[in-house]
Amino acid sequence: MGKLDESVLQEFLNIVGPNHALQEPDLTASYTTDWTGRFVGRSPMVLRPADTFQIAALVKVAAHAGISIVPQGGNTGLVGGSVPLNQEIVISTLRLDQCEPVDGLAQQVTAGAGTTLAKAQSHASEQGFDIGVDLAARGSCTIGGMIATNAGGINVVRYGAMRDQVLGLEAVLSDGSIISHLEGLEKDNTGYSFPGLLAGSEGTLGIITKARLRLHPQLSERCSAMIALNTVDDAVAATAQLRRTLPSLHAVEVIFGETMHLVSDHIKASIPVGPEARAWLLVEVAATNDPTDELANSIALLETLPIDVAVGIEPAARNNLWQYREKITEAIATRGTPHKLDVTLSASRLAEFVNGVPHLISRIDSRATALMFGHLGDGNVHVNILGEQGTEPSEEVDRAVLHYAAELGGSISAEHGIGSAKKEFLHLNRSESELAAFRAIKASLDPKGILNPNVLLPPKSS
Ligand code: FAD
Ligand code: 2HG
Ligand code: ZN
Repeated sequence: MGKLDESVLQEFLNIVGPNHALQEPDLTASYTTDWTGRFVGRSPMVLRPADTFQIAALVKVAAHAGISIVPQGGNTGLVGGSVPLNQEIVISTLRLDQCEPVDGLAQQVTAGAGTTLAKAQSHASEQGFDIGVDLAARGSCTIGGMIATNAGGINVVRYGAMRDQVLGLEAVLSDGSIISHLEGLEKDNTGYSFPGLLAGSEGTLGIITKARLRLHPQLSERCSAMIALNTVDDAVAATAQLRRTLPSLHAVEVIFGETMHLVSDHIKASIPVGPEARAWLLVEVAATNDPTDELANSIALLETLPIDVAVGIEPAARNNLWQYREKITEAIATRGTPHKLDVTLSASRLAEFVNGVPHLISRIDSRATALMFGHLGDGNVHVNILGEQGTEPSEEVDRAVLHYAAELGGSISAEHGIGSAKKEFLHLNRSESELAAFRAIKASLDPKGILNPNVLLPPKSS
């Protein structure tokens, strides 16, 4: 990293103004500690630019001085990629939070990168539209951060992940130049796709400043069901059948044994159905016409698979069921600092993985606990591991679980990204040739290596 002397800091401050160049530790703390509290860094300056031009100016100064940058949105990322672990400056996008009017003809909107998902949702809904990705951090996570991590969330079964929502981008590259392609043309084969490249790039290739997003007609008729099941195999089988028989399927989430008991304790509400079950599916259907009968018929086709089912039709009843899924991350945080693993398995290997993980972990650390849940419709299992009395478990446990997922043909990162936490495991899913191509892309777009240098790409030797 280059020399961060007073004159460079002054240049940064001159660009954003003194109120938006933070240096006091109590002002920078929320930008230097991640959501989980596991990753704590330090930064000589947190910068809060007002627009794309200020970001371009900041990046030019940083590039000239060789100063590393961590781009940051809502700081809800879970893999240690959004905080300055090596004294980088932080460029926060939170002030870039303006949305342009919804384009109803194209069914698209252009949003500033710092717009929270909740704000984008409410803006779209005023014109009868929805954003295709939804997740529990909606009040804080930003459109830019969601693109940079290719966020998944609860509606991937219906609309795909964040990459599938992005029709165009504006971004600042590592030399301070601005690329902008926001026309939102559905067909546009004019060379490389920046949305495709920047989605999932975790701040290593450019700072996203605006995005042109695909919108989906709002589906106001909804029904939710919680289905209690005896085994993980039954949960996988039921999910496959629901996906086959339910055209209005909007979400299929899963909560496994201990996690359900933890969240039920946390929200101080008893488990709605089958308290002795091993897995609970949370299913949502959404359509323009009432999809309740369609859901009821599909559940009937599951015959003897479910132990019991609870259905929620009115918003209050649906929210009551959803809180058991949405409050899990918060519930786990009250118990300590977990290691968060986030894997995808094929449907045929998922039960083997979920049943195998507790044994695998107890062989390494008999006092560690694995809490599992996730997006079963996508084969995505979240494994949160807590050490004894909420302490962090050993890195060995992470290693064993990620190796196990890869041995079963799965991915070591389904939706949260690689960040700094998983980069030593990237080789489990990516060949040497793929990593070499990644490095070549990084070197050509960021030759000085100033954009989030501590994430995603492992050092050459590992
Ligand atoms: P940040 O945390 O600020 O940053 C994340 C990464 O993106 C960092 O590498 C950062 O450098 C980079 N970045 C941020 N903004 C930009 C930008 N404008 N340009 C370039 N790079 C940028 N994730 C899911 O996928 N699915 C879920 O269901 C889900 N649920 C969650 C629930 C809770 C309660 C919490 C706390 C987190 C959850 N997450 C989930 C993780 C997190 O919300 C997502 O990864 C989200 O996309 C991060 O957005 P952010 O704005 O907070 O990004
Ligand atoms: C979710 O699906 C998020 O709730 C967070 O991706 C997962 O806390 C986690 O591990
Ligand atoms: Zn998730």
